[in-house]
Amino acid sequence: MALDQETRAQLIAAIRRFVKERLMPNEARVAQEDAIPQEILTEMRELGLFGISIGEEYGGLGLNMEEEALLMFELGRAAPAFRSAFATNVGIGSQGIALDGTEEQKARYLPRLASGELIGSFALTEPDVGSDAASVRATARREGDHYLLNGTKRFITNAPQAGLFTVMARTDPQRPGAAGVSAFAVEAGAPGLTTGTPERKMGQQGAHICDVIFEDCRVPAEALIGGVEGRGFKTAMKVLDKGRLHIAASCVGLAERMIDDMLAYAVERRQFGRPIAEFQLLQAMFADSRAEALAARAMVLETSRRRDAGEDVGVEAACAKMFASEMVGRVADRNVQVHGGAGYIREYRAEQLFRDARLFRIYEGTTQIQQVIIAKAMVVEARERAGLL
Ligand code: COS
Repeated sequence: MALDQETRAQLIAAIRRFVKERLMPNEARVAQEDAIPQEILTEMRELGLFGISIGEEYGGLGLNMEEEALLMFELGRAAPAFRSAFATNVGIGSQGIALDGTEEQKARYLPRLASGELIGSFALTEPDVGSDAASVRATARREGDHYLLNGTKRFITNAPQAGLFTVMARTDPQRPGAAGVSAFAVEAGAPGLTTGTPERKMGQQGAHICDVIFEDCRVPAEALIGGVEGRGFKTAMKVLDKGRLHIAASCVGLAERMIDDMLAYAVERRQFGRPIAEFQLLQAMFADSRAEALAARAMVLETSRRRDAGEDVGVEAACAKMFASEMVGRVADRNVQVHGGAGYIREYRAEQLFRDARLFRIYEGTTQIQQVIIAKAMVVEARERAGLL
């Protein structure tokens, strides 16, 4: 259900203040310490950020996609590690259960995910399975009223902190592709589940990823999401369709912030006797960035509204994710360029945000995977129009 205009405006204003007063001043500290301070995590919980997308009946804010995008335009302005702290609970770590879980699974997990008491994590990627998500090798073998999970998941965001994993594993070894995959809600304490050492990453310090290892990990049969085998791949794809809009919105926020940063620097910095903002070669970078960020914002809002209206927007979400993540990469690069030598120096944020932004083109489906999704649908539509299907 959509919020009334006044509540929506108040919420956005509160988030804007939080980003400006609490998140942005702590960016350097978070990058340095590779951790988000506890007091900020507490404030995020109090603001309801962990439950943005979870229904009010489960204690969340129950925002629709358009509202979630509007919030992410604001939250995306801060260094992306902050987003990562709550975003798995908003997206990939909760939506498998929210979209396809049984009533019992929803009642058991969604309230604690919404409050941030429980951190949710999405375990699809494996050492040998990344873009080809239907080839999941991890297995889940039914034994009486339990499943035994075996396999390794890789680069799993928030796994070191997670209390709950949505795990994609193959329940039917006879079926090699998507149809043999099922999704499970696995609690962190399950016997046989361990997590690896957090990886050292290019950017986004403060957000953590590591392996999740299953060795004869015993989970009750009720952990099967939706209670039906063979639906895990589709669950994962639906989760990612929504996740890609969320990522695109975050890219818009970060791009808009970096545009502000580059202008703030350019109106102060003087060369050849005047502010560098007056030079047309730099102005071209400002204008291109502004137009591209606006285009991405419009794509996200249009697609979010259509999703809220019940349309299947898988292709449009892929378009938005592809365009917005590539766009934020270009803006991050221009931001460094406008800052000149200072753009390469850690003390200025341009360098950090450049590294942070690089991930957007990779996770929740690379740009190349978005291209595959978009073009595949276009060919099917063309065949239909030509009467070839
Ligand atoms: N929503 C619902 N169902 C979907 C779907 C979607 N978005 N996309 C595919 N499916 C269904 C298909 O309809 C098909 O169902 P049927 O067998 O009943 O017809 C089934 O899932 C298999 O689909 P498809 O044949 O298209 O699967 P592919 O193996 O060709 O894979 C891509 C498709 C490449 C799109 C998929 O593997 C993918 O998204 N990979 C990237 C994964 C990713 O983002 N990883 C990042 C790490 S997770 S943070």
